[in-house]
Amino acid sequence: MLDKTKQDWWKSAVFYQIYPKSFQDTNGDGIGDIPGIIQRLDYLEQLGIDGIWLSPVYESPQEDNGYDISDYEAIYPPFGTMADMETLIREAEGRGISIIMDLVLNHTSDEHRWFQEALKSRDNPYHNFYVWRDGNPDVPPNDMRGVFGGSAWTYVPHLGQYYFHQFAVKQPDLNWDNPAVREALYKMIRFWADKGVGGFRLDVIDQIAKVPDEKITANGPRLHEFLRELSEKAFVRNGLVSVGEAWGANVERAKQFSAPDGSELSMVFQFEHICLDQKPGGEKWDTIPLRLPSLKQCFERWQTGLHNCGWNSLFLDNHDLPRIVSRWGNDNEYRVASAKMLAVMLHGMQGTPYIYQGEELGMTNIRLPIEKYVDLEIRNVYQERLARGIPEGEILQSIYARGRDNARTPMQWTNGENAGFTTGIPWLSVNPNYNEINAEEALQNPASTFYFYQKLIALRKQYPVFRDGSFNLLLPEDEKIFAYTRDTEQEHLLIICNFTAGSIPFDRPKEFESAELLLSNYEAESNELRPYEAQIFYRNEGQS
Ligand code: TEU
Ligand code: CA
Repeated sequence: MLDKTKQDWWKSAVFYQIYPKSFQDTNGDGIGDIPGIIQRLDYLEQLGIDGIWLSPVYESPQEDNGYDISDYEAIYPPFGTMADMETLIREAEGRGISIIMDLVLNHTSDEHRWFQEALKSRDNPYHNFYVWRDGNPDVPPNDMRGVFGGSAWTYVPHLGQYYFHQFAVKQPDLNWDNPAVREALYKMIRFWADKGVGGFRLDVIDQIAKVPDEKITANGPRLHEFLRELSEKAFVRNGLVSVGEAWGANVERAKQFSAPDGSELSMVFQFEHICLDQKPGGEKWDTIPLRLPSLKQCFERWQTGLHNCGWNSLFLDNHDLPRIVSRWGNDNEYRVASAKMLAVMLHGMQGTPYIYQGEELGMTNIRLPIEKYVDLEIRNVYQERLARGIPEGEILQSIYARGRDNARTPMQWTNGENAGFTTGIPWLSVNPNYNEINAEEALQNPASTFYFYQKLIALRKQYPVFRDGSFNLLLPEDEKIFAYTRDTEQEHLLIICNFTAGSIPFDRPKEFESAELLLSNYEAESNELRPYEAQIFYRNEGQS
């Protein structure tokens, strides 16, 4: 167990993301719930993780699966009660697992009491909690678009005003320029701190300081001022870890967000690597093949850029992204090998790794008929693209490749009915491959991806070089192999990953010729790299 009294314990930690709606249902309503998470804590303890990033469980109309909060201090009843939540925090704690709650501070649901008050009149005390502009029904303040499609402005006739929403119509943006908004949010954060949570993942935190009149969403002029205040008033004081989701972060900005003095956030989620297989300037649906050299150079820039002056999160999967084994691996013949290879590539680096539920089983993407998708983004994009004259087949292909429901299908626990997720009708289709891919099978198979992740997590705890070592990229232009070393004065790691389904000759650098093989996804050694082979070699200067 990690010593969590250490101020930066999270630098040695591995986190696991739970999307509660899809994790484990216990009462047959087809929706995962908090008692289901409690029931699976032993599984998570066995995996070896130190914390859970829990996607939103607050009261919500679920327009965007809880990223539209209508009461920050209540639990969405189908997920359970506040007492269940308290039990979860306590039970997790007893297993050395901290609960990191997902916090949406950029917007609320339109059903939140604050917005309901704001709607009443222009001089209601809550009106200024949101972002309003005068106007007439036909002319929105400008042509900004919401992330999920449509205008970013919605007109309220009885007020003669538009409100601003970067996301869905039902997700009005909070007005951070209003100090009363900020104080109300800090007060709410202290409510959760008092319940014993370990920290927060902050949804789209780089977008809170928006300036719609100048079409600024991310990185607004007051962003760092707001973050420093938030940190001081809510996080540092309560010893909480904070993880900021920041699509607009580059290395320079991330250094500031995650400065070691803790003045802003503990670490960032940044997405540069995740956008490399997207047409430059295009939308996420406009995909291009990933070029391995650009992936390597991107990671190199982040690894060297933040070394000793910031802290990154390491992730390939989350609830907004397609499954990585289907995306950059091979979800057929080499599913297991490539899932393990991608894990090695990521977990060998500096930062705090995040595993998204099911990633440890090598869960894959899904293809559904359009009417079976639930995600509002998929539904909107399908309609919008059809209207733009894009052929339906093409739209569906891009949804198969990038749709968020790929990651949201229920967790596959067993090969029984509905993968052991529910005894009822699951809210979103279960991936039909659960017969083959499920936790029960994985736990019985010593060669499973589950045990491979377990080993990776254990290695990070055993060898300080995983946390501290510098990063040195080898073969930057090679199109097939991703190899790098990690170095401290004492310890050295060599990470080698074959990104192809072919065999490739590879000679280890001289210094590693007699190094110890810590982990590999193949059994016997060979003098070439086999399909999706991955290896971690270790050498300690003090030993030889
Ligand atoms: O996502 C922020 C965001 O802008 C993207 O992840 C976006 O949802 C996706 O790229 C659309 O293509 C966060 C949450 O992770 C996401 O689930 C929420 O829907 C969103 O904020 C709004 O709260
Ligand atoms: Ca349930």
